[in-house]
Amino acid sequence: MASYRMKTFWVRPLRCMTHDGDDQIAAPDLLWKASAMLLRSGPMTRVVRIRLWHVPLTSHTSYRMADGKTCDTVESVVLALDTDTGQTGWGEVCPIPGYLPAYARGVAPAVTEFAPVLFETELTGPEAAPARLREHLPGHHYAHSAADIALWDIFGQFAGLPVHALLGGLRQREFPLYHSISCLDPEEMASIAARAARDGIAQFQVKLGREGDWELDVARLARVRETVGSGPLVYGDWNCGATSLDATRVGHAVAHLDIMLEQPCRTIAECARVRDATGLPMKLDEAAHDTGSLLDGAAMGCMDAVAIKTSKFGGLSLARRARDLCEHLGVKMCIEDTWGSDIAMAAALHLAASTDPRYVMNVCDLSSYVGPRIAPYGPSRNNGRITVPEGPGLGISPDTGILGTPDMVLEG
Ligand code: 0XW
Ligand code: MG
Repeated sequence: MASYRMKTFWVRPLRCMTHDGDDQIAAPDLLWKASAMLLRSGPMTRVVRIRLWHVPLTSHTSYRMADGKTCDTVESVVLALDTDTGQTGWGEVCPIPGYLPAYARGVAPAVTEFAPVLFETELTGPEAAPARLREHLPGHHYAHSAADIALWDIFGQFAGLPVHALLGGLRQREFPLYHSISCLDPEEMASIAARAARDGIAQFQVKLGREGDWELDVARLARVRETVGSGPLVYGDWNCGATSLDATRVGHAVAHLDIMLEQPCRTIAECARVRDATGLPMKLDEAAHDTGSLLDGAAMGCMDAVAIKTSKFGGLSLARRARDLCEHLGVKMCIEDTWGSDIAMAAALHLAASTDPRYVMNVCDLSSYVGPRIAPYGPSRNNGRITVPEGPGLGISPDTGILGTPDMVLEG
């Protein structure tokens, strides 16, 4: 069989100037051209090697949530997919223990299970290979997420385009960040909020419910609101840890303070009960994880905002569909991942960059909460905002010195 080098078909992104002098990539035409060339060209490239690392990420300050959930040191799983044409695609998933049906040590077995299918799959486009893997191993969204992100990275490199160009095209480069405040005493939380506000942050997620004391949660919200003043977005996140009764009492007590509530209870129906009773806007997170749950949240009228966490959906391929649905439903999105470092964060930033700016509520600079950084020169917080990386694929360079020797290597 004739040997085929994908490199022959690399295309350079065209750049054009907009009226304000900002250069933008003319994406769609080139993407179609790149795809057409790939499809016409006979034998395709394949993944020939999978490398996987378990990387402990330690929070700079204690991070506490309801029901005893913490993120002091959490293991992130980094995946590198090497192709027979010399590309390396990077993926990452970092499940928080007890947070979602996902755990770090579940990734390697799931990857081992779908690896033979990945090795035999011709890479014909960014969504086809992940779809094959999902058919072979249904569910296990978090494990698929890491591989899916790495495949998008590979395709960006093939096309010579940033991943945001493949996800629909650049809509904005820079986004507002929120700052997530650990569930501590109200005074400590207020001083964390004050520090973040001095760094330019204007959106504050206040963790609630650690002790199941609803009056303490009222004090947390009131002190943070008082500290940041009127204007900034302040929302209280129970991470499913409240009853609808307690969340409703809190909601009534802070109703005069311009507060949004986030995922007070486990189910969408309970969250809807709280929204109906309090009239306060509601963000869904844990309970909104696929098309059906997004439609339920919208139908029950309790999804003013939603967290589009890449790994809840199974990676960029399905998070992109969720994003499209939320644009259609008119729902504001927090585009991020559960936890992690630079790779997970870069993937989410590319999705945010290609989303209608009206519906991007905020993004999260995951790698600022933990150390070490996996790509130390990746994007960082700057005056409460962050910018999507440029360059082909995810546009970041993970530091293999920090990663060390892989914990698992599979060869096709
Ligand atoms: C997943 N978290 C605990 C970490 C992110 O920063 C946000 C937060 C959440 O539950 O929304
Ligand atoms: Mg949340």
